Amino acid sequence: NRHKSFVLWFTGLSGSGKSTLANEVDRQLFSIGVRSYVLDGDNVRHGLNKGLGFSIEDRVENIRRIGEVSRLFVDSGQVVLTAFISPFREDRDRVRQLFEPGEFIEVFADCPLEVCEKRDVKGLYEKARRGEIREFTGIDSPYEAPLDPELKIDTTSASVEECAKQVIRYLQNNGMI
Ligand code: GGZ
Repeated sequence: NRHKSFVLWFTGLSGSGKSTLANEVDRQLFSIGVRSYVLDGDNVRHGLNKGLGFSIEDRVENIRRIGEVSRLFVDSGQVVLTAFISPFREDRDRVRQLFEPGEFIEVFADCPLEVCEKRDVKGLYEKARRGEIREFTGIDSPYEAPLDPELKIDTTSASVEECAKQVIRYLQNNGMI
């Protein structure tokens, strides 16, 4: 099964479904014979980026390193999926510039703050509202939505399978897989 190497760069608020979506796309890719790898908070923030917090400077450095690692994956011929808030447009655009045209696919997990906050899967929004967590994205730290992402997926109501299918369809339509 021949395919291109590329990065699917998921961006969105905490609770927007980036990580769930990235993992479902990973699963669907596997089922059609495309091997891919998901980078997310679990395998990056606890390892390579241990020691980085959530100040603006630390987030910038977090995203810079993830961009460089993604570049290495793509250099080695792989498909990589990243699931980080990556709140700043400038940082995402800087990562984009590490890649050839077409290799960097920005996927906006579009979900209103109200919905993410209502879901509050980990109770972090409530803590942020109470002031127990500072600099929380969407509450007291900014999120800059992509202006022109390759893909904008409304994760508010569609099932994760359906959202993932939209991503797969994009990849097929663009000759990536
Ligand atoms: C945002 C935070 C914060 C603050 C801890 N702000 O829903 P989660 O828990 O699993 O995903 C969030 C994750 C965000 O890490 P990223 O590496 O994706 O962020 S960034 O791209 O901005 O560097 C959340 C948890 O970490 N978390 N504190 N203050 N999210």
